Amino acid sequence: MNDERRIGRRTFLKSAVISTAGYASASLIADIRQPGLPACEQGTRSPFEQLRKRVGGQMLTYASTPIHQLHGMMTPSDLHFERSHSGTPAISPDSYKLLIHGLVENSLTFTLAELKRFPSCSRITFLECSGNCQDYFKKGPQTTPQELAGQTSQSEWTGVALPTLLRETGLKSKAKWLLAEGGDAALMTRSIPLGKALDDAMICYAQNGEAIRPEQGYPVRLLLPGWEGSSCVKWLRRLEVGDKPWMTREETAKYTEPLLNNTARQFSFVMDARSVITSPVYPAQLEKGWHEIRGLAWSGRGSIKRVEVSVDGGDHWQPATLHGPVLDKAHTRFSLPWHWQGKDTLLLSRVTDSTGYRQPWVKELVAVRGIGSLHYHNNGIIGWRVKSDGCVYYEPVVG
Ligand SMILES: Nc1nc2c(c(=O)[nH]1)N[C@H]1C(S)=C(S)[C@@H](COP(=O)(O)O)O[C@H]1N2
Ligand SMILES: [Mo]
Repeated sequence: MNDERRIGRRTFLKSAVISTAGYASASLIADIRQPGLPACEQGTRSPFEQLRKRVGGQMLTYASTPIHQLHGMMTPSDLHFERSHSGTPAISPDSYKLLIHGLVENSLTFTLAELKRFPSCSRITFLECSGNCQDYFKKGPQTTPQELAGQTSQSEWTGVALPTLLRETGLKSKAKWLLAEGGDAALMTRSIPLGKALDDAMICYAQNGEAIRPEQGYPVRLLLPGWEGSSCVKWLRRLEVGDKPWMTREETAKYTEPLLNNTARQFSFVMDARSVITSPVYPAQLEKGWHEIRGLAWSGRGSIKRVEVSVDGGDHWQPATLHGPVLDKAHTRFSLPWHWQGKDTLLLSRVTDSTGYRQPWVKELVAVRGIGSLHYHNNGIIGWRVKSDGCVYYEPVVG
């Protein structure tokens, strides 16, 4: 950074502080004394903050998090994205039961009250649909991050560690896989390798401090940190232990990506590292001067080591600041101050996770995994075009 820029940035930060302080003492106090201000309903978001998770044209069984309208790393529960194959069932907590059977020593059922008596654990982690960003080349310039990449959200999940329950049932020596079944009309099922179940799987009954929302699986869901959303079965009612995968409808018809050499990638559970700039993005219109580039980065394989931002279409990359806590398998906020001088340019971000893996260009991704990777598990670099009039648009970038 040259001297002129450094001074400019310091002045920018200083002037921001002074002007906010001035605002508080001069106008804010006067404002709250005004009679006739609209009253807010208790426990609701300010009526001035209109946030929606269902975006134009989305089917009833889809909703996306407005990631470009949020701050920090957590997702308010009512704005958690949603993907359900057949709607949201209303399951009474009193009649709820979880059955664990198959290659176990003792088949057991657990009521919700019984699950809550076990030692509890909590974890902040993201949950992302493997179809997030599947319309990478189909979306036009007037696309928000919510519409492109809003099938990811982050909550603090609370429940009981699955190994705790499996100690109660015991496992037969042939046990290798689990079948998780949901109690929705779709009876969605997924096969889960036992290794993951014994590693960090959770049976969750709470989200961000309260009972799980109906759309997220009330009263109980399976959570496999860092793995694709579809493996985190909601309204969980049955876990069957077996010795091989079940090859369910989800596993044969969906969640499988064709590769280049006439083979397919199946059981591609882990969500690879991705980052997305959430500001400035469409539909922002910028003025010349200082802006903070902000975004989210996450990896299903570990924590975020580095995020780099390019303000010139990839010719140069600068390290962004990571906002702590930087957690394992969790959305991590990043930011970088940027002085826009009024020229047409392309903003990009790329993340490197704690395994050393770097988010690829879409071109690199397709070269390794074929065009099927554009549909599921497309974690390619995402670009935002800033036009010289200050309007910002989504732009697919090949690399
Ligand atoms: N029972 C059941 N579980 C399910 C689904 C479903 O349709 N039924 N959808 C899956 C898919 S594809 C995803 S991406 C995640 C979405 O979780 P969310 O709706 O809580 O965001 O739930 C998964 N678990
Ligand atoms: Mo999904």
